[in-house]
Amino acid sequence: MRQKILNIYQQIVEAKTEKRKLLAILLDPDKIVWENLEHLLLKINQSPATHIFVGGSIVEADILDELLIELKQKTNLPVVIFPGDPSQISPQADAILFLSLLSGRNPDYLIEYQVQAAPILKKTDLEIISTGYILIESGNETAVARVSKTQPLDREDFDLALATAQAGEMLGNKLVYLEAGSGAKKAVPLEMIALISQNIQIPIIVGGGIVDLHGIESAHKAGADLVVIGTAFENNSHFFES
Ligand code: 1GP
Repeated sequence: MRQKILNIYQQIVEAKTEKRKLLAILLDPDKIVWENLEHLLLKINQSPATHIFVGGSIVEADILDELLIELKQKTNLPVVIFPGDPSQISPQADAILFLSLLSGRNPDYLIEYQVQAAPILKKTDLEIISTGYILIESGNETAVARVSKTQPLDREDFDLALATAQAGEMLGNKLVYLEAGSGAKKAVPLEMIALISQNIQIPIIVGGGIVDLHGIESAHKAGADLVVIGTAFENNSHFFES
C-alpha cells in the first residue's frame, strides 16, 4: 500500500497561491456497490479529481476502513474523511475535515461532537484540518439540515454568510466549506462564493448541487479553491467524460 500522504492542507494552500483549482469526488460509503468498486476506481483515476472525500451525514455501512484501504491501494489521491459524526473516524484515511457547523446553532455540531472526537483522533496519525462548515439554503431540505436539526443560511443574505465565514476564519479554522447540501436543487450562489473568497484569506471549499462541468468551472471562477462533486458522479461514473 502507498505511504500516507502528508501535508494535505499545505498543498491546498499552495494550490490556492498558484491559482491551481482543486476538485474532490465525494464517496458515501453507504452508496458504494462493492462489485462496482473496480470500475469506480478506474473512473476516479481517469478523472481530473485531485482529492477523494469519504463520508455522509449518516453512514450505516461498516465498511469504512475497508473502503479507505481500497482507495489508498488503487488511487494516488489524498483520501480525506468528511464526517457526519465521530463514528466516521478511521485511522485508514490520510486526513479528516474537523468540521464545525457554523451556520447552525446546535451545540452538538458546534462543539459536542468535536469534544467526543478529540481523544479518538489523538490515537490516530490523521492530519486534522479544522473547517468552518456553512450550510446555505438550496431550495429543498437537505440531509445536513435534517440530521443536524439546523437551519441553513438564507441564500440571499450575503452579509450573514460573509460574517459567518469571517468568524470561522477568526476562530482559527483552516478552511471554509460552503455547502448547499448533497443533491441540492440550487448550488451555492456564485456571487456569494465571490464575495467570501474576496474577503477571507483561507481556502474555500464549495459543494452541493453541482451537476455538470460548467457548474464546477463556474464555482472555481467565482473563487472556490476546491469543488466537491458527489451525487452527479455517483449517478454517472462517466460524468467527467461529457
Ligand atoms: C455534499 O458538497 C457535497 O456534502 C456534494 O454534494 O452530492 O450535491 O454533489 P452533491
